[in-house]
Amino acid sequence: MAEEKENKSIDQISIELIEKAAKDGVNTAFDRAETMKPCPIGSVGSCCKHCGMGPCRVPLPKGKEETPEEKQKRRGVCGATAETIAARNFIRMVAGGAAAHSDHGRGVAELFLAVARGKAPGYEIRDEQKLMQVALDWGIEIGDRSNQEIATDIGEKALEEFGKQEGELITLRKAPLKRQEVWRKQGVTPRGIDREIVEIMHRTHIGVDQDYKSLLQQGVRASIGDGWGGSMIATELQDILFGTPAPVLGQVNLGVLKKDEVNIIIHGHEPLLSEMIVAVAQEPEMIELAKSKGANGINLSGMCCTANEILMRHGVPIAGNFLQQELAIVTGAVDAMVVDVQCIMQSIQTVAECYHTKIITTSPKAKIQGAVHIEFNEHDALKSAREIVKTAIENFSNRKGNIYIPDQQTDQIAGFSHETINYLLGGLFRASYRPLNDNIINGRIRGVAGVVGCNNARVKHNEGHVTMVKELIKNDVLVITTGCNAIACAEAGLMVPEAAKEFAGEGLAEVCEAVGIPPVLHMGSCVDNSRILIAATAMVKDGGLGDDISDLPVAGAAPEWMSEKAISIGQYFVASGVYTVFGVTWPTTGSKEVTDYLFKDFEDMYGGMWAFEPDPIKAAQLMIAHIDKKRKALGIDEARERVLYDMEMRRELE
Ligand code: BF8
Repeated sequence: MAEEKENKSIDQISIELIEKAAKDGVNTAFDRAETMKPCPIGSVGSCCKHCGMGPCRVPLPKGKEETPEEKQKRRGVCGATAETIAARNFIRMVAGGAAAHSDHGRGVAELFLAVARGKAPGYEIRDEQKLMQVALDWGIEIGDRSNQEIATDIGEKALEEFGKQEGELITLRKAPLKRQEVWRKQGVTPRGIDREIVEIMHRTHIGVDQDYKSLLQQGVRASIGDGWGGSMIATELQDILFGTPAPVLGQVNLGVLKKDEVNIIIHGHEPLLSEMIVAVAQEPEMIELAKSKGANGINLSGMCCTANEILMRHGVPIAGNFLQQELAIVTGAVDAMVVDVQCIMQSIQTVAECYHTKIITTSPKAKIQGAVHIEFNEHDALKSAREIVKTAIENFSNRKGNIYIPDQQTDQIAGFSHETINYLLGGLFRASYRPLNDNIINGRIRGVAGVVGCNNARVKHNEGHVTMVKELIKNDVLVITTGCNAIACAEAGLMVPEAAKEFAGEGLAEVCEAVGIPPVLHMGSCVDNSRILIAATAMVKDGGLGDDISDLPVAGAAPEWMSEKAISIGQYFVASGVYTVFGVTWPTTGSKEVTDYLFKDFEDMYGGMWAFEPDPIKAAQLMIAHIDKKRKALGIDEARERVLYDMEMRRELE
């Protein structure tokens, strides 16, 4: 029995709480993953349920070679082939993911405009420099106009991008010129963020697009609208409103909860609300109120991507990643879990009912039966935030006494925005990626890997993430990370500068030590994967590593992915020229043609392609092999020191 629990996570704290859940008779995702097995037909993309004649299932015949005639007959009632069905399912995943990220971006843009117009008290423009940068990028006049005027134009322009019908997204200009040309050549330049998502829903309706290649290209188009559009808008505007992240020390894991304080966990994705809760929880009246209820104060922590947002900007500790949300409640010490949108398990309410925790939903888009709903109103944000914090405080005295908080937390340094990396490497006056490029060219750093994405209850919690990242840094690959991978790495102690010495290869360790950075850099939440795109572009622009992202010795991965958002992210990494490996499961293996198109043909079309490898060590090796392939193509496969020639050496040369 004990062994069974050990198999569920590599994180000792999580194992202890899985055990407590069992003792308390609480059912969690770890249990449900045992009893609910994935459908073998749906999981490979061979089930179509897009109309009332189905669901139609077209699995590959088992154990025997199929004749062409048999394959001809293996179709849905409408005649859809296994290829069409797999491609439809795949791009509907892209649509779901792109919609989630982009709708988040829209929410930020709406708030941004309200702030610019003076209609959102409590918020302000915190990063003037970034405001100017975005204005320059988007061709918005600066002159002697006020911040408010400039911000109004930016907000309006941002909102237009969602509903635009023609032309190209303005944010695509951030990409290397060669990449923009690739997209134009392939006909996948997104016209408007929403339009490409809607078009996926249209094309995948019964009887519309029946060519898997054409379907997959539309998936590419919508995904670019996510990474280089909706997500990028979210990140840029959040930075202006809440500040561009800079290095900050924080703690991580369930040990950040405090027995004697009111524990509020903020879970979800949009920092609009969490920023206000962070502010309100520090108000003297609130702290007084908490004390009057017998608590020693208010302790905030984050869960999932909201955690990354408030850690990056305020150093608020992280309670855990996706698979730890129920476990947090199992401690018995969470007085309120405040949620907005995305990655929130419906079961948290059921788990909460076994303890005293109040689940507070705040978004009109995401309600849970049985939870308290306190709708967040951005026009009166402080009021909503105060009501939420008060509800948590009032609940402190309802604790049931069955409390267990593991006595352990880990330090981490976060806050590596593109701007910070630029500054750290080049200094304030010569901010640049030059030292990174130089160290890649001289071979101290072999390449860069973006490792991101979720937890998946089908595999051991955090194992894929941590094993892969350790293998990469051991081989001198600098890792940049976001989302639940970032939290997994932090929990494993990989995000402190000392980790370089312990886990990184000699070359990478040397660079980390010289610059004072960890070997794994936390770049934020999942919408902040747009920061990875910007970082890759900065590497291209700095020179010496080719003239497009597809030339760089880089790779991407999501070893424990599960969400549609992860598929959209992977697809825009690939469309940006990055070799991208996913673990756990692959949703198109029901069609060899579709899988080959994504895994092989895309390389010729985009310079980047998908791969699937569930073993994290093997996956890391694939990434390293790709990095080496790119190094060879650049002619930097043999480590070289940059030599400064003096006069005598020059004469000798002549
Ligand atoms: O948006 S990594 S489990 S929390 S989907 Fe969700 Fe996946 Fe975590 Fe962040 Ni991203």
